[in-house]
Amino acid sequence: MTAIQTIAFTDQKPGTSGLRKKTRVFMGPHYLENFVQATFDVVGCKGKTFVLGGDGRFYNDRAVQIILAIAAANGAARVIVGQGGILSTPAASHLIRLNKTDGGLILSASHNPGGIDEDFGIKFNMPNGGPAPESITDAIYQRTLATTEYHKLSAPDVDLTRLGRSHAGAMLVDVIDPVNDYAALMESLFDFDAIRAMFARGFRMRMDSMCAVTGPYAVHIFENRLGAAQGTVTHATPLPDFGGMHPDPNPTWAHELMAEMMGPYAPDFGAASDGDGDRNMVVGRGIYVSPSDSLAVLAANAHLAVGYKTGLKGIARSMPTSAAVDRVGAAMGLTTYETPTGWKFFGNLLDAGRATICGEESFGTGSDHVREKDGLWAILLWLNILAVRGGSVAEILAQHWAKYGRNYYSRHDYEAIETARADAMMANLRGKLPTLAGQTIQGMTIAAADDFSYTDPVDGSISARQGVRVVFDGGARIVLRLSGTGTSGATLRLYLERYQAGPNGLDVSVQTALAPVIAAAEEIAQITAQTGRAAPDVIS
Ligand code: VG1
Ligand code: CO
Repeated sequence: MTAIQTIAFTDQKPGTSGLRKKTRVFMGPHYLENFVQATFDVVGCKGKTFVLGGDGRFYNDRAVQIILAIAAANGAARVIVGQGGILSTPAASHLIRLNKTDGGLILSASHNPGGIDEDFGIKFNMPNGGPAPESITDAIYQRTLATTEYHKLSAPDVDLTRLGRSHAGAMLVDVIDPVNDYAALMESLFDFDAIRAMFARGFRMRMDSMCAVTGPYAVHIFENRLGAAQGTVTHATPLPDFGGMHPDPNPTWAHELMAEMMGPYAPDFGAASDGDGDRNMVVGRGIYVSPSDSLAVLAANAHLAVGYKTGLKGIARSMPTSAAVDRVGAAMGLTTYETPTGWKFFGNLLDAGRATICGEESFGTGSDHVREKDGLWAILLWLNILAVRGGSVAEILAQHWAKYGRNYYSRHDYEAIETARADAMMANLRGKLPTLAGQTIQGMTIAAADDFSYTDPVDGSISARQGVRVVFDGGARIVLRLSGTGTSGATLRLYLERYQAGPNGLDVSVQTALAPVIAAAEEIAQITAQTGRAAPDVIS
C-alpha cells in the first residue's frame, strides 16, 4: 500500500506560460509541485495518459520523479516517459500525437543555460502536441494562486533506466526509447537514401549538439542511419550543465562550429541545435545562413522532400522574422501568415491546414509534422535539398537571392537591462508611434509605425502589444520588443531588415548593409540613452 500525502502550500507564484525560472526556485519547497498540481487541476488527470520528458538539464531527473508521483496520486492512467527522463521537445510533441495522449509535460528552459545556478522550466503541451494556448496557461497560473494542497504518491522512484512497463501505484509507466519513433518520423518525411548516397560520395558535415538533448538523436540519425562519418556529431552527450555551454545555436554561442565552418578545413555543411532540440542554426562552408533566409530556402525547396512533394498549404512566420519567405509564398501563390513571436501562435494555422511550414527568426523552423519547431527536421530538410539539387549551401543561397532579391537581416539583443529602464524605453517609443509616419530618418521615409496586434484567423482571439514596428518606404523595417523568456532583468530585441532587389545584392557585410537602419533605430528609440547600453550583447 502506498499512502497519498496531502501537503499544504506556501505562497508560490509561477509565471504565466511555460514556466521558466532559476533552477533553485524550482527546487524550493512545493514550487514544482504547485505548478504540476495546478496543471492537472486545469486539464484533468484522472484516467488520462500523458507524455513526459525533458532535455536532461540539472533537476530533470528529480522533476520527472516528482511529476510521476503527482500524476499517480491524481489518478492518471498512464505516463509515457523517455528513457532516463529524456525527450527532445519535438520528439515529445510527436509522441503526444502518435499515441493520441491527453497531452504532455516537457521539462526544459530551451536555449537557456542549465545547472543548479542556471535555468529550469516546465510546460504543458496539448493533445495536438503543441504548447498550451494562453487561455490554458492563464488558468494554470490562476490555479497556482488558489491551490492549497497537492497529491503525491509516496513510493520509491520509478526505474527509468530500463525500457518497458512498470507501475507507480495504479498508474502505468511506459519507459520508451526517446529516439526511435522520432527517427522513424524523419525517415517518413525525407529521402534518406539520397542523403545516404550523398554522404557515401564524401559529403562532410559537422553537427554541434552543444552537450544538449539532440546528441543521441543526431548520432542515431546522421551517423547510424545516414552514414555520416563517426564523430560528425560533437558535444553529443547531454550533460546536466550542458558542459558549461550556452546551448543557444547562434553565431555567438555556437562559436566553435562557426570557427570550423569559416576555417580552412570546413566541411560541406554545419548545424547546431539548442538545449531541447527545437532550434537550429545552419552554416555552409564559409557562409552563415540567417534563420529568416533558411526559412525562405526551405519553403522554396520543400517539395524536393517526399513528405512535402505535393506542395505547401501555406506559410507562416512570426512578425519580426524577415519578409524573405513572403516573396517565396507570393511566387508560389500561397498565403503567408504573420503571427506574434512564439510557436504557440502557429498551432491553429497548422491544425486548420492553413500552413505547412512555419518559422521564426530566432533559429526556429518546423512544419505540420509536429506542433513544435524542430531543429533536426530543419537540418534534415537542408540535407535533403542539398542531396537532390547538388551544389553548395553558398550556391543555393546565391541562386535564391538572385531569384527573389535579398532581405538583409539581423537581430541585436541587449540583455539583462534593468526592467524599469527597458519598460520606460518601450513606453516612450509607443508614445511616439502616432507621430512617426511621414518622417524622414537617415534618408529613409517612414511609411507606417504601429504596435503589432494579431487576430487569430482561426479562432478570432486577439493578441495585442506584440512588438513595435516601423516600416520604411522600400521595405526596410525596424522591430522592437522585450523578450518573454529571459530570467534576469529585461532583454530588448531589436530586429533590423533591408530589402535589395536584383541578382547581385549589395557587396558588403550584413551589418554594413543595415547601417542606416541601425542608425535610424537608435534615433527613433534612443536605446543608448534610455538603457545605458552602447552596443548589443548578441548579434545574430
Ligand atoms: C524567444 C524567441 C522566440 C521563441 C522563444 C521560445 O522568445 O525570440 O522566437 O519562440 O524564444 O523559443 P523571446 O520572447 O525571448 O524573444 V525556445 O527555443 O525557448 O522554445
Ligand atoms: Co528550444
